[in-house]
Amino acid sequence: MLDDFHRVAAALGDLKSAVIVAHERPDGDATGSALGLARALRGRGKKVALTGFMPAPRLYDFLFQRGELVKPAKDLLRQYEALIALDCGDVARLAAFSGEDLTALTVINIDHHPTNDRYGNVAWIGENVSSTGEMICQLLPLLGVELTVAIAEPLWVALISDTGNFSYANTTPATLRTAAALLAAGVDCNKIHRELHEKRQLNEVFLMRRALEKLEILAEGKLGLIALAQRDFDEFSADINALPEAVSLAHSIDGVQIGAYLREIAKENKIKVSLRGYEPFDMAKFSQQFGGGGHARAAGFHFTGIGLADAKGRVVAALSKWLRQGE
Ligand SMILES: [Mn+2]
Repeated sequence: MLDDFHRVAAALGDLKSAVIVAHERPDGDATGSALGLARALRGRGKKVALTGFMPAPRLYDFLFQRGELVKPAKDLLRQYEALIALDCGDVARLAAFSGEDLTALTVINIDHHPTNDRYGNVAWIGENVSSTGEMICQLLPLLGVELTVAIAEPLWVALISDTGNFSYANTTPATLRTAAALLAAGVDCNKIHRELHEKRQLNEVFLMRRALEKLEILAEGKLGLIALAQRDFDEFSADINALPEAVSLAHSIDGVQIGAYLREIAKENKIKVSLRGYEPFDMAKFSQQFGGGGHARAAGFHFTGIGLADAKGRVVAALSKWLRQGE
């Protein structure tokens, strides 16, 4: 009997056409793994539509060739035999296609979130793999794909995004061997570093200043929290996803065990909560009680229909209690 990894590889090898989708508000891993796999499968003669988000997130736009992304139209699915969901722990996070009838398609679920509920016809959940990008790299030899720089570049972005430039606890010897293979294929790591970290938009720097002003240290110094309202983003004409590093910032203070970043998304009537925590605090477990999920060290969830102050009160109460209990 084949294991999950080989079953997914066989399903990818067999298909002739597929729609590739990553989770909503795609980060570097979601974007990079989707683009890397799309290029790899196209190189094997398969018809592939990369969709779910459009346009590409500004930060990752440099990776894309014109026409590589298609609009997530509802009738798109009818033209393909499979749907490949990447880095997406929950079918409801497939933004454009959540709630769609997917029964006519072979759904292939490739993800590394331990809270993934194994939706789909074939699923491989690489719980201990740094990133979905690293999982895609493991699949490529089985698909007969040779690494080209065009495939390797987005996968490099996936790896460095989810490992914090190879600094988080999820970085393994296998991650670095994968990274070495990507470099050997011709990735210009300094060019990518400049694209991702040295092209800050001034309005986003001002938003970061606002985030620093809002930083609060609570629960006897163990909880760092930043809460931003929709009007903070509006004031600087910043995108709601402009400051993903706010949660690391809140977490980076000496003595802080858990970092929390709350942001109000007015148009969706949502408060999104992102969390980072050190051992023994399992942030995925914590998030699951609020309907979210993620990884032990980084996870999140959202509230619907309550205000920012209310959401903040609930998060502070629950986390403070948890921190007092020591777990
Ligand atoms: Mn990921």
